[in-house]
Amino acid sequence: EDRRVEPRGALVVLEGLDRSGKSSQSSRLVSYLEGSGISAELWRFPDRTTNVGQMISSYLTNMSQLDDHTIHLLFSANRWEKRSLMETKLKAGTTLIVDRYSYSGVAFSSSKGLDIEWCKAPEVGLFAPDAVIFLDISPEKAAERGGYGGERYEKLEFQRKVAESYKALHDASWKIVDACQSMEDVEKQLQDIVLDSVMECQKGKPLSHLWS
Ligand code: NYM
Ligand code: MG
Repeated sequence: EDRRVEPRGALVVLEGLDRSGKSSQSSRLVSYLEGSGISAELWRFPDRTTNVGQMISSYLTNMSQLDDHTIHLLFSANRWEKRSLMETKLKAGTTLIVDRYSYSGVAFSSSKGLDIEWCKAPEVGLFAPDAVIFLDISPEKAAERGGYGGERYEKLEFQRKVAESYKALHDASWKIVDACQSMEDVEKQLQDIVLDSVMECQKGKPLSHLWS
């Protein structure tokens, strides 16, 4: 067995319902890490800048219709097309703060009635996050925050199903953070979680793969 210890960046994923504060908190985290002298980048899925990402964006904005299985596989393909760059960055020591990942893929698609195991299958072999942070908010509270952008899935009824799907999917390793606290309180908790993860990875914690 290879026991060499190579320092690397941490792969940290933020998950949660729409309007749970993932995007704001992700960018704050990256600023914080950079300010602490830790190399970090903000990533998000879907990554709408690629060709696959443009198909996803067109679907989400209701410019196109796709079969539920097809769009599921496109979301997964969008992660696969970024996998080798992800590996390069992590091994070069850059911590990646990722706004949504495979868990969104499974939670949203299974909320439409697709089989959960079928939904998980195309994610097998992607890198497993070192930390999954779930920004916990009730669907009702999230809806009150307003500014659902009018994209597909941004409806209270559907978000309720997504909340249930996340519950079915999460495990004891997830860090559940109450997203209804002040921005600053949420931010502090996230910083602690991420710093722990960064330290572990600097000490050479091996990269692992989904689903683990
Ligand atoms: N979404 C996101 C999925 O349905 N599957 C996925 O794999 C991912 C990554 O896309 N409502 C959904 C969740 C969101 C929507 O994401 C767009 P965002 O973070 O609002 O750009
Ligand atoms: Mg959204």
